[in-house]
Amino acid sequence: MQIVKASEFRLEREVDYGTAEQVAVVKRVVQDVRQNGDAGLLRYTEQFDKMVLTAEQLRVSEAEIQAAYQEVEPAFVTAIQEASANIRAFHEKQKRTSWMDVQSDGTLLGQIIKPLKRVGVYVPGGKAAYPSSVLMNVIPAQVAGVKEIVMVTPPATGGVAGIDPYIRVAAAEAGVKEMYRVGGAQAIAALAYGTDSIARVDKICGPGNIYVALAKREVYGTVDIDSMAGPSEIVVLADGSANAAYIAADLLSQAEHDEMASAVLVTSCPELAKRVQAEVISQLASLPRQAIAAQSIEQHGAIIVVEDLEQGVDFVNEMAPEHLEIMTEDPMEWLGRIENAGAIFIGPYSSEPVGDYFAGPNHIIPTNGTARFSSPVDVDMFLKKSSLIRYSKEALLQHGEKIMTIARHEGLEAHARAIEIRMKQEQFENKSQ
Ligand code: HSO
Ligand code: ZN
Repeated sequence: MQIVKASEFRLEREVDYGTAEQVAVVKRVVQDVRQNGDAGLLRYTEQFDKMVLTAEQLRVSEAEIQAAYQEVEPAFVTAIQEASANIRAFHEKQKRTSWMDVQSDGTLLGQIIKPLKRVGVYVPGGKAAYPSSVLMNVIPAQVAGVKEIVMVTPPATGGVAGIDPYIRVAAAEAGVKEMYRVGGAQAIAALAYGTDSIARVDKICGPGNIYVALAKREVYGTVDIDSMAGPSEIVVLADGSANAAYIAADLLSQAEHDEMASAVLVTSCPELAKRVQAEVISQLASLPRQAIAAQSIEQHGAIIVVEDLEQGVDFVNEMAPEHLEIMTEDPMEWLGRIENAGAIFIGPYSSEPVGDYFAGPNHIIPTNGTARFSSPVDVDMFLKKSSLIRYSKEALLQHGEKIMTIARHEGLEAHARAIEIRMKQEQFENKSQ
């Protein structure tokens, strides 16, 4: 892990938009499922997942979901239950209420807040299937009041349902009742357009491979989608008071996610820089995912020495990291100066995995510098709003001229007359009284 000056460091951020061939495959699969429904869905499940299923077998039964509890350790269930409660409590704070404002002239303005009716959560198969991510997608939707939350996940051979039991337990704990063993672009198409077996949804969220990401982009507009997540990033801002072993451990905790993940230390203390550099090497040696973490650290990691913490904060704001840990003598003092960071971990005991798994805030956080303009997954993402407008007769008579002025300026005479017809009628009635 190189020690460099801030001026010498450039973070390479690569976004995978897929090859032309992958895009073409996804377009074909999506169109096919849109036109042929279950038949297309089952054909691609056989072709890509090597599973021959009937339409009746797509749904994972309640019994199959519940059977997972026999397949996992009780300590896992307890931990997931407590994490779920924390995540639920945190997201409860984000709830919004509808409002109406009635003014003295009878004008009523307001906003009605409603949950989306039906949401689809994609859960990838294989190693990248995190039970914690099931909680982070499903619980905010549930807190928002979404009644129908549908989970889809690719089938695999083995296990009672062909679906990882830890994923089934997390889904059950989060309250998922409707689950289908179907994945890839075909699952996204089914969620977007509906088939005989799977009713269409209003929004699709959750991570997936490049085919899933491209399919989500393909159906966007027909349904809403969540943002496209890039590789995980962490920046640690530290002064000489920080513990080098803690910092190294936290950097590696992100680096092990994948080779593209980036872990960066920004410090005002050259000695700490050296200590963290040595710690990373020694801790890396015993990590099971050493190969992934080492590649991430080498290619996308850095230790950046800054003149002082002020310069460090400027650097952080420029990077707009997904995760920021502040490990300085007085972290609260620096908090107010942070402009861009998806999640901020304060002080030596708030290691990022605390937030990844347990504390309550969402771990689906903007990556790739998009924390400049976007936010972690929250309840709002599962709500929609309707505006309310009720003008009284008095209000229309008072403001009608101004509305007509703007309408006529825009050359929209029918707009102006829709107002005028009412004003004339009212003025006529007023005169004849
Ligand atoms: N750090 C990841 C979330 C995660 N970590 C899931 C463990 N499991 C992206 O924010
Ligand atoms: Zn993580």
